[in-house]
Amino acid sequence: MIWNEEAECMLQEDKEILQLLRLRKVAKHAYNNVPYYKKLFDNAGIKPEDIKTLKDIEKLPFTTKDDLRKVYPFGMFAVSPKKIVEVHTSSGTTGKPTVSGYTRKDLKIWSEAMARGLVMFGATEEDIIQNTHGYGLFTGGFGVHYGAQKIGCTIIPISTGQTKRQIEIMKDFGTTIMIFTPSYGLYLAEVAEEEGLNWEEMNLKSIGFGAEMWTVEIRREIEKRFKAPAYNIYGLTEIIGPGVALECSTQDGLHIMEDHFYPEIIDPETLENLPEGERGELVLTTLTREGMPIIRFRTKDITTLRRGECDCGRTLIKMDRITGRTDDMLKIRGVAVFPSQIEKALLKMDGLEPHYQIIATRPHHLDELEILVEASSDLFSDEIKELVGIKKKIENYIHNEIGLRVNVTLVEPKTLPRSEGKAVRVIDKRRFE
Ligand code: DLL
Repeated sequence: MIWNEEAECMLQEDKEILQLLRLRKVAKHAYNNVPYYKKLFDNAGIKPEDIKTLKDIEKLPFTTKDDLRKVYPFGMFAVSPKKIVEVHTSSGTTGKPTVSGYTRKDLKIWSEAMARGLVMFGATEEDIIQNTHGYGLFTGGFGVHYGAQKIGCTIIPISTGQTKRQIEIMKDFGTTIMIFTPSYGLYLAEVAEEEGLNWEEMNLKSIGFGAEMWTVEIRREIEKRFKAPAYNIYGLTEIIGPGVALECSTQDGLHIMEDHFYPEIIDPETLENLPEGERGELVLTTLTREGMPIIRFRTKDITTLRRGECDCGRTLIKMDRITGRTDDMLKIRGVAVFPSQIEKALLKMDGLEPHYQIIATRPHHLDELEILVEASSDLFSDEIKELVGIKKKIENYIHNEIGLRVNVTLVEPKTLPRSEGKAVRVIDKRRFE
């Protein structure tokens, strides 16, 4: 089934006409109502009226997370505050998160995008959806919720955690669709098996998973354990949340809701647009957002775009699974972490050398962060008891900074590898290629 055949199966020529109309409108809206955009456009020497073709989008300035932080919290809003009915923020827990504001119309678009996506992997009003994404500032919980309600599914807003309860509910309520992040899904499966859950008795028909990178092996493992096909959900707070792109029954790439979100691929070094099929950084423009229009947002996510009619009948352009990022952002248990945040926490402590390494691993399917830090020789000669105290103190500083518990190991001076070029601060052993 297709939720909105008119939009999802549109002829390419018609879609381009619609996209151009909407692009011109959104550029004008941003220019006239967001002083920050007016400045960006003026600096680039471009006016919204200069957009005559879709290709002219390349003349518009980019937007980055830093731009959004500069105008924190509401400086990107293009409507009066009374029209904003909901806000969410990016998953980083401290520092300046990026804020996303929605009008009633934006919430409708979000619900529509997510409804289309959930239908791609089989959701109907008969389904019972167990949504393990957090309900709160994170967009995962509410995004899935709105889409499922639009279809008329029964949604179980259980949110994250309470893993044993999740399993009980799955069984008792007869959940037919599970929504989780891949790492939480694997953890859930492990606990379910420990609890002796009999998968054959379960009603599960499909799984929607996303919000972090995964490998083909991870998908295979999830499908094997849950005995149901798993479909990719992609999105980001700045653009809307989940619902930017989702996978259909072919499991061959994600359809971007390109009547609402216009995609481009750029070379992250030269910032030039790349032809279709080439790997590069995904850039997204919101074509219909009212509360917070975003022009050419650099997602830092690496993928490729592919056009052509899909076996499912949709003509919406497809993007491949994300296999990397152009920056050093890590997603740990769903939370965005930048090495600079760890560094900031370390700098609060006396007696530490500015040499550290961040190691991400995934034992038992849950992300762990270990931080190796060089202690000064003075510190290192102290007693073990004191070193343990220092380790705990650093762990607390880091917890305050990123909102996650990490394991800190103090190492002797001059034992971490030195590099001549860019320091290799992060070792991600989870491997997503
Ligand atoms: O993670 C939105 C979301 C919620 C997507 C629930 C899917 C399901 P943020 O917290 O702002 O928003 O993080 C956005 O997460 O730029 C990617 O780097 C990464 N990401 C999101 N979905 C995927 C995915 C939500 N399917 C950032 N595969 C993005 C790989 C993903 N990475």
